[in-house]
Amino acid sequence: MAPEEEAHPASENDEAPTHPRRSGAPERPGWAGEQTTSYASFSIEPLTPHLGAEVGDLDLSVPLDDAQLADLRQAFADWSVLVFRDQVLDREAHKRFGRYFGDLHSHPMNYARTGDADILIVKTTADSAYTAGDGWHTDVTCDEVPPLASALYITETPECGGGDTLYADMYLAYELLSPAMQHFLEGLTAVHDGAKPYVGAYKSTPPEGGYPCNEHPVVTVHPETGRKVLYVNSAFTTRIRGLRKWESEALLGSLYDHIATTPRLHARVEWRPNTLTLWDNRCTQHHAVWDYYPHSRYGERVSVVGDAPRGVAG
Ligand SMILES: O=C(O)CCC(=O)C(=O)O
Repeated sequence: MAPEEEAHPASENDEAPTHPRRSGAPERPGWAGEQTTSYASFSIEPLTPHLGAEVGDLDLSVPLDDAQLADLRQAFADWSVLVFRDQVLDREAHKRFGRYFGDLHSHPMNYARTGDADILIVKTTADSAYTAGDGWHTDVTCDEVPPLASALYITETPECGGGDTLYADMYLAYELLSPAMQHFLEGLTAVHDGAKPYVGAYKSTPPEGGYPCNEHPVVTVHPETGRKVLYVNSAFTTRIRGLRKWESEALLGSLYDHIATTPRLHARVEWRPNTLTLWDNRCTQHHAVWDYYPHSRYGERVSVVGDAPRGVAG
């Protein structure tokens, strides 16, 4: 071994590998050789080699049969973000789609709104003070049992274009960390506070008793795939338990930078009217891009309740 290699062992100082395909090494994070693209019930067109896919030849306005559902659940586990184009859905069809994955979730900010508690309106106009989700986040991680999935149906896109949504692969975000950092994070728990986005950013009035605030492991294990996930997000996570305030801020800031500035984590969904996108909140984050002011965009979301996030120790 050359002296300079001894001084800088690969496990300590190396950058994460940036060309997993070129190396062809399956043990490398993000190796792109194993993703399934073959399902009997529909076609799949990947958005990136590891995250996100468009599903073709599936009409969600009618109930799916068992074989279609089994394929849908498998594709969801494989790709984490699924995009369905040219769907004509009323609210009942939208909710039926959500219920394929579990019970419907009621958003904490819906308490102050009239209308259907299962539907979250995602609407931005020239008069909007903010657009929902304009920053990297996972949905409602302030809940003790956050939604496992969300399905957003966009029917109006900005006439100037734009209004895309970015997604980040949080399996890969974890896998690209050094083994030492992975190990350190696996023992930690973080606070996720609904007041941070809903009061701090959106200036809403909290319900009596305040918005939910709960703790979750910093590294979780996806209940279906068994893969480890980096589970902190800049919208809700306020601090890591057991660390000094400055240590927590420095560590969370670095992790948020890693998520936002590592392009190979990301997939981009370009919406067209009547597109439904389903995402897995247990292993992805997303960021709605507000680049279309003063134009408008409209959609409706249903979310599905999951299990409480589980850490590496179980
Ligand atoms: O509007 C979007 O594309 C996503 C909005 C969002 O962040 C959310 O529904 O959680």
